[in-house]
Amino acid sequence: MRVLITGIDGYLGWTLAQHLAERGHIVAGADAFLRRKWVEEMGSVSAIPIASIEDRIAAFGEQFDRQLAFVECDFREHSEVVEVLEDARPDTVVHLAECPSAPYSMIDVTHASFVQVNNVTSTLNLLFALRDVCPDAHLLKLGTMGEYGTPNLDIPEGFFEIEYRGQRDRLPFPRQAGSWYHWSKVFDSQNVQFASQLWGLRATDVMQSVVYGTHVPDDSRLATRLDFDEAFGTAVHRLCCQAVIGYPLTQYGSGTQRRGFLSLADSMQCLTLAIEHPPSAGEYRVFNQLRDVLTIGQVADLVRTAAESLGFDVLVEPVQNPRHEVEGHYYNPDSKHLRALGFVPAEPMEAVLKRMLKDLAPHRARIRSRAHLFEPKVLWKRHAGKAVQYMSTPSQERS
Ligand code: USQ
Repeated sequence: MRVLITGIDGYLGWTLAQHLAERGHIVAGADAFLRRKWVEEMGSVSAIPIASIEDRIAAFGEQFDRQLAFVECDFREHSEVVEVLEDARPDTVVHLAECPSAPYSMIDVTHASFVQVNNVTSTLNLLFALRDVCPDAHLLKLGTMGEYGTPNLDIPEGFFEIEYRGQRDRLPFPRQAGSWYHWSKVFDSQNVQFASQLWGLRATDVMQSVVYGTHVPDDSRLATRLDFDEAFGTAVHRLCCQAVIGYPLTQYGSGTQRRGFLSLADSMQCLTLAIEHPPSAGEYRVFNQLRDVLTIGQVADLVRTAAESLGFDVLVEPVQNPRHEVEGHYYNPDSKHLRALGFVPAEPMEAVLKRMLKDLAPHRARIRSRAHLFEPKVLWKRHAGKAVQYMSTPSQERS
Protein backbone atom coordinates (compact mmCIF):
# COMPACT_ATOMS: atom_id res chain seq x y z
CA MET A 1 0.00 0.00 0.00
CA ARG A 2 1.09 3.59 -0.57
CA VAL A 3 0.90 5.37 2.78
CA LEU A 4 1.42 9.09 3.33
CA ILE A 5 2.24 10.07 6.90
CA THR A 6 1.66 13.72 7.76
CA GLY A 7 3.80 14.68 10.74
CA ILE A 8 6.34 11.96 9.89
CA ASP A 9 9.08 13.73 11.90
CA GLY A 10 7.18 13.30 15.20
CA TYR A 11 7.16 10.67 17.96
CA LEU A 12 4.56 8.39 16.35
CA GLY A 13 5.20 9.34 12.72
CA TRP A 14 8.87 8.43 12.61
CA THR A 15 8.25 5.08 14.32
CA LEU A 16 5.26 4.29 12.11
CA ALA A 17 7.21 5.02 8.91
CA GLN A 18 9.71 2.32 9.85
CA HIS A 19 7.08 -0.13 11.04
CA LEU A 20 5.17 0.18 7.76
CA ALA A 21 8.31 -0.05 5.64
CA GLU A 22 9.22 -3.29 7.44
CA ARG A 23 5.84 -4.65 6.38
CA GLY A 24 6.51 -3.76 2.76
CA HIS A 25 4.37 -0.64 2.45
CA ILE A 26 5.58 2.29 0.34
CA VAL A 27 5.89 5.21 2.73
CA ALA A 28 5.93 8.93 1.95
CA GLY A 29 5.98 11.69 4.52
CA ALA A 30 5.41 15.39 5.06
CA ASP A 31 6.22 17.64 7.98
CA ALA A 32 6.77 21.31 8.86
CA PHE A 33 9.10 20.55 11.84
CA LEU A 34 6.83 22.42 14.23
CA ARG A 35 7.22 19.81 17.00
CA ARG A 36 10.94 20.50 17.15
CA LYS A 37 10.18 24.22 17.55
CA TRP A 38 7.46 23.80 20.16
CA VAL A 39 9.73 21.70 22.36
CA GLU A 40 12.49 24.28 21.91
CA GLU A 41 10.01 26.96 22.94
CA MET A 42 9.41 25.00 26.17
CA GLY A 43 13.19 25.22 26.73
CA SER A 44 13.64 21.51 26.12
CA VAL A 45 14.98 18.82 23.82
CA SER A 46 14.11 15.20 23.18
CA ALA A 47 15.63 13.06 25.99
CA ILE A 48 16.79 10.64 23.30
CA PRO A 49 18.79 12.63 20.74
CA ILE A 50 17.23 12.69 17.28
CA ALA A 51 18.82 13.16 13.88
CA SER A 52 18.10 15.90 11.35
CA ILE A 53 15.51 15.06 8.72
CA GLU A 54 18.27 14.73 6.10
CA ASP A 55 20.07 12.12 8.23
CA ARG A 56 16.81 10.37 8.99
CA ILE A 57 15.99 10.06 5.30
CA ALA A 58 19.49 8.74 4.53
CA ALA A 59 19.24 6.14 7.31
CA PHE A 60 15.77 5.08 6.16
CA GLY A 61 17.09 4.53 2.62
CA GLU A 62 19.98 2.39 3.90
CA GLN A 63 17.78 0.37 6.27
CA PHE A 64 14.93 -0.40 3.89
CA ASP A 65 16.74 -0.20 0.57
CA ARG A 66 14.07 2.24 -0.61
CA GLN A 67 13.95 6.03 -0.70
CA LEU A 68 11.58 7.79 1.64
CA ALA A 69 9.71 10.43 -0.37
CA PHE A 70 9.66 13.42 1.96
CA VAL A 71 8.34 16.92 1.46
CA GLU A 72 8.29 19.87 3.83
CA CYS A 73 4.68 20.98 4.04
CA ASP A 74 2.72 23.33 6.22
CA PHE A 75 -0.71 21.76 6.47
CA ARG A 76 -2.29 25.12 7.19
CA GLU A 77 -1.67 25.96 3.50
CA HIS A 78 -4.30 24.24 1.37
CA SER A 79 -2.33 24.52 -1.89
CA GLU A 80 0.67 22.80 -0.27
CA VAL A 81 -1.53 19.95 0.94
CA VAL A 82 -2.97 19.47 -2.54
CA GLU A 83 0.55 19.26 -3.99
CA VAL A 84 1.59 16.67 -1.41
CA LEU A 85 -1.38 14.45 -2.24
CA GLU A 86 -0.85 14.88 -6.00
CA ASP A 87 2.76 13.73 -5.61
CA ALA A 88 2.12 10.88 -3.18
CA ARG A 89 -1.15 9.53 -4.63
CA PRO A 90 -1.66 7.56 -1.41
CA ASP A 91 -4.02 4.69 -0.67
CA THR A 92 -3.95 5.81 2.97
CA VAL A 93 -3.16 9.09 4.67
CA VAL A 94 -2.22 8.85 8.35
CA HIS A 95 -2.79 12.33 9.69
CA LEU A 96 -0.47 13.10 12.62
CA ALA A 97 0.43 16.68 11.71
CA GLU A 98 -1.22 18.37 14.67
CA CYS A 99 -0.16 19.95 17.93
CA PRO A 100 -0.71 17.14 20.48
CA SER A 101 -0.32 18.99 23.78
CA ALA A 102 -3.02 19.88 26.29
CA PRO A 103 -0.68 21.97 28.52
CA TYR A 104 0.69 23.89 25.52
CA SER A 105 -2.86 24.88 24.57
CA MET A 106 -3.53 26.05 28.14
CA ILE A 107 -0.61 28.53 28.37
CA ASP A 108 -2.61 31.56 27.25
CA VAL A 109 -5.03 32.76 24.60
CA THR A 110 -2.32 32.92 21.92
CA HIS A 111 -1.43 29.27 22.42
CA ALA A 112 -5.06 28.14 22.75
CA SER A 113 -5.96 29.86 19.52
CA PHE A 114 -2.83 28.64 17.76
CA VAL A 115 -3.51 25.00 18.68
CA GLN A 116 -7.13 25.13 17.61
CA VAL A 117 -6.49 26.99 14.34
CA ASN A 118 -3.50 24.81 13.49
CA ASN A 119 -5.28 21.53 14.17
CA VAL A 120 -8.69 22.32 12.72
CA THR A 121 -7.35 24.10 9.63
CA SER A 122 -4.86 21.34 8.84
CA THR A 123 -7.53 18.69 8.99
CA LEU A 124 -9.97 20.74 6.91
CA ASN A 125 -7.29 21.35 4.29
CA LEU A 126 -6.60 17.64 4.16
CA LEU A 127 -10.30 16.76 3.85
CA PHE A 128 -10.79 19.14 0.91
CA ALA A 129 -7.58 17.94 -0.75
CA LEU A 130 -8.65 14.30 -0.35
CA ARG A 131 -11.99 15.11 -1.97
CA ASP A 132 -10.29 16.73 -4.95
CA VAL A 133 -7.17 14.60 -5.45
CA CYS A 134 -7.75 11.09 -4.12
CA PRO A 135 -11.33 10.66 -2.87
CA ASP A 136 -10.91 6.91 -2.60
CA ALA A 137 -7.98 7.12 -0.16
CA HIS A 138 -8.50 6.12 3.47
CA LEU A 139 -7.96 8.89 6.02
CA LEU A 140 -6.63 7.54 9.31
CA LYS A 141 -6.99 10.45 11.68
CA LEU A 142 -5.52 10.51 15.17
CA GLY A 143 -8.09 11.56 17.75
CA THR A 144 -7.82 11.19 21.50
CA MET A 145 -9.63 9.41 24.31
CA GLY A 146 -9.61 12.81 25.99
CA GLU A 147 -12.43 13.89 23.67
CA TYR A 148 -14.88 11.90 25.80
CA GLY A 149 -13.67 13.28 29.13
CA THR A 150 -14.49 11.14 32.17
CA PRO A 151 -18.28 10.58 32.16
CA ASN A 152 -19.95 8.46 34.81
CA LEU A 153 -20.94 6.02 32.05
CA ASP A 154 -19.20 3.37 29.96
CA ILE A 155 -17.57 4.99 26.91
CA PRO A 156 -18.52 3.37 23.58
CA GLU A 157 -16.45 3.66 20.40
CA GLY A 158 -17.72 6.93 19.01
CA PHE A 159 -21.44 6.24 18.85
CA PHE A 160 -24.16 4.93 21.13
CA GLU A 161 -27.80 3.92 20.89
CA ILE A 162 -30.07 6.23 22.82
CA GLU A 163 -33.79 6.32 23.55
CA TYR A 164 -35.24 9.77 24.26
CA ARG A 165 -38.93 10.62 24.57
CA GLY A 166 -39.96 7.40 22.93
CA GLN A 167 -37.62 7.72 19.92
CA ARG A 168 -34.39 5.76 19.33
CA ASP A 169 -31.28 6.81 17.42
CA ARG A 170 -27.57 6.04 17.03
CA LEU A 171 -25.74 9.25 17.89
CA PRO A 172 -22.20 10.45 18.59
CA PHE A 173 -21.38 9.87 22.26
CA PRO A 174 -21.14 13.24 24.09
CA ARG A 175 -17.73 14.88 24.07
CA GLN A 176 -16.51 16.62 27.25
CA ALA A 177 -12.91 17.57 26.54
CA GLY A 178 -10.66 18.92 29.28
CA SER A 179 -8.32 21.30 27.44
CA TRP A 180 -8.37 23.63 24.43
CA TYR A 181 -6.23 21.00 22.68
CA HIS A 182 -8.67 18.18 23.41
CA TRP A 183 -11.52 20.38 22.11
CA SER A 184 -9.59 20.90 18.86
CA LYS A 185 -9.69 17.13 18.41
CA VAL A 186 -13.45 17.12 19.02
CA PHE A 187 -13.91 19.70 16.27
CA ASP A 188 -11.70 17.59 13.98
CA SER A 189 -13.77 14.48 14.66
CA GLN A 190 -16.97 16.26 13.75
CA ASN A 191 -15.44 17.70 10.59
CA VAL A 192 -14.12 14.31 9.48
CA GLN A 193 -17.49 12.67 10.12
CA PHE A 194 -19.27 15.41 8.17
CA ALA A 195 -16.84 15.16 5.22
CA SER A 196 -17.35 11.40 5.08
CA GLN A 197 -21.11 11.88 4.87
CA LEU A 198 -20.83 14.74 2.42
CA TRP A 199 -18.27 13.41 -0.02
CA GLY A 200 -18.24 9.69 0.65
CA LEU A 201 -14.71 9.75 2.07
CA ARG A 202 -13.57 6.68 4.01
CA ALA A 203 -12.23 7.59 7.45
CA THR A 204 -11.03 6.04 10.70
CA ASP A 205 -10.87 8.22 13.80
CA VAL A 206 -8.52 6.64 16.33
CA MET A 207 -9.23 7.70 19.91
CA GLN A 208 -5.75 7.13 21.21
CA SER A 209 -4.87 6.94 24.91
CA VAL A 210 -1.57 7.94 26.49
CA VAL A 211 1.21 6.23 24.52
CA TYR A 212 4.57 5.36 26.06
CA GLY A 213 7.75 3.73 24.84
CA THR A 214 11.08 4.26 23.20
CA HIS A 215 12.15 3.34 19.69
CA VAL A 216 15.93 3.10 19.65
CA PRO A 217 17.23 0.92 16.79
CA ASP A 218 20.95 0.19 16.37
CA ASP A 219 21.25 3.05 13.89
CA SER A 220 20.71 6.07 16.14
CA ARG A 221 19.46 8.12 13.17
CA LEU A 222 16.35 5.93 13.22
CA ALA A 223 15.54 6.67 16.89
CA THR A 224 12.32 8.48 17.62
CA ARG A 225 12.02 11.43 19.97
CA LEU A 226 10.91 11.23 23.62
CA ASP A 227 9.95 14.43 25.39
CA PHE A 228 9.83 15.16 29.10
CA ASP A 229 8.99 18.86 29.35
CA GLU A 230 5.68 19.83 30.87
CA ALA A 231 3.85 20.30 27.57
CA PHE A 232 5.15 17.61 25.23
CA GLY A 233 6.25 15.02 27.78
CA THR A 234 3.28 12.77 28.51
CA ALA A 235 2.83 11.25 31.96
CA VAL A 236 4.77 7.97 31.54
CA HIS A 237 7.62 9.64 29.65
CA ARG A 238 8.04 12.29 32.31
CA LEU A 239 7.94 9.75 35.15
CA CYS A 240 10.56 7.54 33.45
CA CYS A 241 12.88 10.48 32.77
CA GLN A 242 12.47 11.55 36.41
CA ALA A 243 13.21 8.01 37.64
CA VAL A 244 16.56 7.76 35.83
CA ILE A 245 17.87 10.96 37.42
CA GLY A 246 16.44 10.38 40.90
CA TYR A 247 13.94 13.26 40.62
CA PRO A 248 10.78 12.59 42.69
CA LEU A 249 8.00 11.36 40.42
CA THR A 250 5.51 14.17 39.75
CA GLN A 251 2.18 12.48 40.33
CA TYR A 252 -0.39 15.26 39.91
CA GLY A 253 -2.81 15.52 42.82
CA SER A 254 -4.13 12.37 44.49
CA GLY A 255 -3.10 10.29 41.45
CA THR A 256 -6.56 8.70 41.36
CA GLN A 257 -7.38 10.05 37.88
CA ARG A 258 -7.72 7.10 35.48
CA ARG A 259 -6.53 7.00 31.88
CA GLY A 260 -6.02 4.46 29.14
CA PHE A 261 -2.40 3.54 28.33
CA LEU A 262 -0.82 1.84 25.36
CA SER A 263 2.78 1.05 24.45
CA LEU A 264 4.34 2.50 21.32
CA ALA A 265 4.61 -1.03 19.87
CA ASP A 266 0.91 -1.65 20.53
CA SER A 267 0.03 1.71 18.99
CA MET A 268 1.99 0.73 15.86
CA GLN A 269 0.15 -2.58 15.72
CA CYS A 270 -3.25 -0.87 16.05
CA LEU A 271 -2.55 1.81 13.43
CA THR A 272 -1.28 -0.86 11.04
CA LEU A 273 -4.41 -2.97 11.53
CA ALA A 274 -6.56 0.06 10.74
CA ILE A 275 -4.47 0.81 7.62
CA GLU A 276 -4.58 -2.76 6.36
CA HIS A 277 -8.36 -3.04 6.96
CA PRO A 278 -9.74 0.19 5.47
CA PRO A 279 -13.38 1.22 5.89
CA SER A 280 -15.76 1.32 2.93
CA ALA A 281 -16.48 4.48 0.95
CA GLY A 282 -18.52 6.95 3.01
CA GLU A 283 -17.85 5.08 6.24
CA TYR A 284 -16.68 7.03 9.29
CA ARG A 285 -15.62 4.62 12.03
CA VAL A 286 -14.19 5.23 15.48
CA PHE A 287 -11.68 2.99 17.27
CA ASN A 288 -10.83 3.48 20.95
CA GLN A 289 -7.16 2.59 21.18
CA LEU A 290 -5.92 1.48 24.59
CA ARG A 291 -4.59 -1.51 26.40
CA ASP A 292 -4.66 -0.85 30.17
CA VAL A 293 -6.80 1.47 32.26
CA LEU A 294 -4.79 2.61 35.28
CA THR A 295 -4.68 5.46 37.76
CA ILE A 296 -1.71 7.80 37.59
CA GLY A 297 -0.78 6.57 41.08
CA GLN A 298 -0.63 2.99 39.77
CA VAL A 299 1.53 4.11 36.85
CA ALA A 300 3.90 5.93 39.23
CA ASP A 301 4.15 2.73 41.31
CA LEU A 302 4.91 0.65 38.22
CA VAL A 303 7.63 3.10 37.17
CA ARG A 304 9.09 3.08 40.69
CA THR A 305 9.12 -0.74 40.84
CA ALA A 306 10.72 -1.06 37.40
CA ALA A 307 13.31 1.59 38.25
CA GLU A 308 14.15 0.04 41.63
CA SER A 309 14.67 -3.35 39.97
CA LEU A 310 17.35 -1.64 37.86
CA GLY A 311 19.01 -0.06 40.87
CA PHE A 312 17.55 3.46 40.70
CA ASP A 313 16.40 5.18 43.89
CA VAL A 314 12.88 6.48 43.33
CA LEU A 315 10.38 8.49 45.35
CA VAL A 316 6.83 9.38 44.34
CA GLU A 317 6.13 12.93 45.48
CA PRO A 318 2.59 14.15 44.69
CA VAL A 319 2.48 17.76 43.50
CA GLN A 320 -0.53 20.04 43.45
CA ASN A 321 -2.51 19.20 40.32
CA PRO A 322 -2.01 22.05 37.82
CA ARG A 323 -4.96 20.82 35.76
CA HIS A 324 -8.69 21.16 36.17
CA GLU A 325 -9.63 17.47 36.05
CA VAL A 326 -11.69 15.07 38.13
CA GLU A 327 -9.40 12.88 40.23
CA GLY A 328 -11.63 10.08 41.55
CA HIS A 329 -14.00 8.95 38.81
CA TYR A 330 -15.54 6.08 36.85
CA TYR A 331 -13.71 5.17 33.65
CA ASN A 332 -14.67 2.22 31.50
CA PRO A 333 -14.05 2.70 27.77
CA ASP A 334 -14.90 0.01 25.21
CA SER A 335 -12.07 -1.09 22.95
CA LYS A 336 -13.45 -3.96 20.92
CA HIS A 337 -13.06 -2.79 17.34
CA LEU A 338 -9.29 -3.12 17.12
CA ARG A 339 -9.36 -6.45 18.95
CA ALA A 340 -11.93 -7.66 16.41
CA LEU A 341 -9.39 -6.79 13.68
CA GLY A 342 -6.76 -8.89 15.47
CA PHE A 343 -5.07 -6.57 17.98
CA VAL A 344 -3.23 -8.69 20.53
CA PRO A 345 -1.32 -6.55 23.04
CA ALA A 346 2.39 -7.34 23.05
CA GLU A 347 4.50 -6.86 26.16
CA PRO A 348 3.04 -5.88 29.54
CA MET A 349 3.69 -2.37 30.78
CA GLU A 350 6.30 -3.53 33.33
CA ALA A 351 8.57 -4.93 30.60
CA VAL A 352 8.22 -1.86 28.40
CA LEU A 353 9.00 0.44 31.33
CA LYS A 354 12.22 -1.43 32.08
CA ARG A 355 13.38 -1.10 28.50
CA MET A 356 12.50 2.58 28.46
CA LEU A 357 14.51 3.17 31.62
CA LYS A 358 17.49 1.35 30.10
CA ASP A 359 17.20 3.37 26.89
CA LEU A 360 16.97 6.62 28.85
CA ALA A 361 19.79 5.93 31.31
CA PRO A 362 22.61 6.92 28.89
CA HIS A 363 20.97 10.34 28.51
CA ARG A 364 20.78 11.24 32.19
CA ALA A 365 23.01 14.30 31.85
CA ARG A 366 20.78 15.70 29.11
CA ILE A 367 17.69 15.23 31.28
CA ARG A 368 19.31 16.40 34.52
CA SER A 369 20.40 19.68 32.98
CA ARG A 370 16.71 20.44 32.32
CA ALA A 371 15.23 19.00 35.51
CA HIS A 372 13.61 22.36 36.26
CA LEU A 373 11.13 21.50 33.47
CA PHE A 374 9.56 18.80 35.65
CA GLU A 375 7.84 21.36 37.85
CA PRO A 376 4.45 22.13 36.26
CA LYS A 377 3.92 25.83 35.61
CA VAL A 378 0.94 25.89 33.25
CA LEU A 379 -2.12 26.15 35.47
CA TRP A 380 -5.51 25.28 33.94
CA LYS A 381 -7.37 27.80 36.11
CA ARG A 382 -4.74 30.51 36.21
CA HIS A 383 -6.19 33.96 36.67
CA ALA A 384 -6.04 36.23 33.66
CA GLY A 385 -2.98 38.43 33.55
CA LYS A 386 -0.56 36.14 35.41
CA ALA A 387 2.12 35.26 32.93
CA VAL A 388 3.94 31.94 32.77
CA GLN A 389 7.58 31.85 31.87
CA TYR A 390 7.16 30.40 28.41
CA MET A 391 7.32 32.62 25.38
CA SER A 392 3.96 34.12 24.53
CA THR A 393 4.22 33.59 20.79
CA PRO A 394 3.78 30.02 19.64
CA SER A 395 6.45 28.70 17.33
CA GLN A 396 4.48 28.63 14.15
CA GLU A 397 6.77 30.20 11.58
CA ARG A 398 8.14 27.84 9.01
CA SER A 399 11.78 26.90 9.03
N1 USQ B 1 0.11 13.70 34.90
C1 USQ B 1 0.75 13.54 36.11
N2 USQ B 1 2.06 13.92 36.18
C2 USQ B 1 2.75 14.43 35.12
C3 USQ B 1 2.09 14.59 33.88
C4 USQ B 1 0.77 14.21 33.80
O1 USQ B 1 0.17 13.08 37.08
O2 USQ B 1 3.93 14.76 35.28
C5 USQ B 1 -1.30 13.27 34.78
C6 USQ B 1 -2.25 14.37 34.31
O3 USQ B 1 -2.76 15.11 35.38
C7 USQ B 1 -3.34 13.55 33.60
C8 USQ B 1 -2.61 12.29 33.12
O4 USQ B 1 -1.36 12.27 33.80
O5 USQ B 1 -4.33 13.18 34.50
C9 USQ B 1 -2.35 12.22 31.64
O6 USQ B 1 -1.59 13.36 31.27
P1 USQ B 1 -0.68 13.34 29.96
O7 USQ B 1 0.06 14.62 29.92
O8 USQ B 1 0.09 12.07 29.86
O9 USQ B 1 -1.80 13.20 28.83
P2 USQ B 1 -2.79 14.24 28.17
O10 USQ B 1 -2.53 15.65 28.56
O11 USQ B 1 -4.17 13.72 28.40
O12 USQ B 1 -2.43 14.10 26.63
C10 USQ B 1 -1.72 12.99 26.10
C11 USQ B 1 -1.17 13.38 24.75
C12 USQ B 1 -2.33 13.66 23.83
C13 USQ B 1 -3.26 12.49 23.80
C14 USQ B 1 -3.71 12.10 25.19
C15 USQ B 1 -4.50 10.84 25.26
O13 USQ B 1 -0.34 14.51 24.85
O14 USQ B 1 -1.84 13.97 22.55
O15 USQ B 1 -4.35 12.88 23.03
O16 USQ B 1 -2.55 11.87 25.99
S1 USQ B 1 -5.67 10.84 26.55
O17 USQ B 1 -5.02 11.21 27.80
O18 USQ B 1 -6.26 9.51 26.63
O19 USQ B 1 -6.66 11.85 26.20
